[in-house]
Amino acid sequence: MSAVNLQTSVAGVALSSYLMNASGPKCTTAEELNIIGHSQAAAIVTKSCTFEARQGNPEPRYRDLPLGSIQSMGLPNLGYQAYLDMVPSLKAMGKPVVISISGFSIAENRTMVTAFQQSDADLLEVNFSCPNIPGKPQIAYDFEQTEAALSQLCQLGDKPIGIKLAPYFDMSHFESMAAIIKRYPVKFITCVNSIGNTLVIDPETESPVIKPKGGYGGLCGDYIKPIGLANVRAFRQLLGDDMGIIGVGGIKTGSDAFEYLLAGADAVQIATCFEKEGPSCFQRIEQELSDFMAKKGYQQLSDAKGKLKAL
Ligand code: RRO
Repeated sequence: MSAVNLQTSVAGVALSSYLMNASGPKCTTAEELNIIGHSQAAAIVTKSCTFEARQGNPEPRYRDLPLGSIQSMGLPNLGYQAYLDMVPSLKAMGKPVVISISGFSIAENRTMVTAFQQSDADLLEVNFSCPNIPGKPQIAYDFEQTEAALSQLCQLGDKPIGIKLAPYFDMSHFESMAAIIKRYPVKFITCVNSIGNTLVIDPETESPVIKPKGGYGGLCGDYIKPIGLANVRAFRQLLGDDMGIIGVGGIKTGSDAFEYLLAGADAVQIATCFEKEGPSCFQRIEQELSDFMAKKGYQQLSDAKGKLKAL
């Protein structure tokens, strides 16, 4: 379909194109994952799983916004065993399977990572950055916790382990996190998660637009693209070419994806646009990226990857 070769890889796992879904919308049930499997997405990424199944936070917990969304889903998922049982049927759809793991303690993450290490899943993305669990700060903003977790989770098998990072906003935080990542065999990072604990107020009702945590929730979509781009760029510069980097945040067109390519992403994930548009977004954005690159005379992703020009 593509004039431009959009094949890529993350942590040694080959991907047929640059786009996959993000752990987040419409990837919780077997039916939803089946739809992703039959779409043009290059991989199937599961909703973050916990040790036990969860209903998630009280509703309303998601609101479309003009330029994205705010949500506080609260990790609704079927529990890790259900995803473990699903791995063979997901693999049977012929594309890599990325399992997102989000335990509430290092011990839970150890158990789940160990279990998926023994499965046929391709990549394990450990979520250090869920902003929406009352009383549970994001691990990714606690450098000691991050290091303690990595020291245990990277030694549980040969499958590539990656981490889903929170957005950072200060150069010193990029540097601190990169220094920790370099000390462990982390094979890829996914950046960024939603911007946590933002507040959208409806002046008519004089209330927040979502209920959990008094209205504080994760901001997604167009609003966060510059933040996602900055995080990908900073980590690419700090971690070098060998680190797998998956970009997320505000990708809804081929040119958005191309911007992440210039920043240095090996692949990108689509969350809000998939939520709003459904699975046809993968084929549309792939085609747009291909057309955009073809017009510029590029033939493959490596022609532009990380090649952001200085002014
Ligand atoms: O389920 C959620 O509320 C959620 C998760 Br696990 C996450 O990692 N990021 C997010 O914005 N929402």
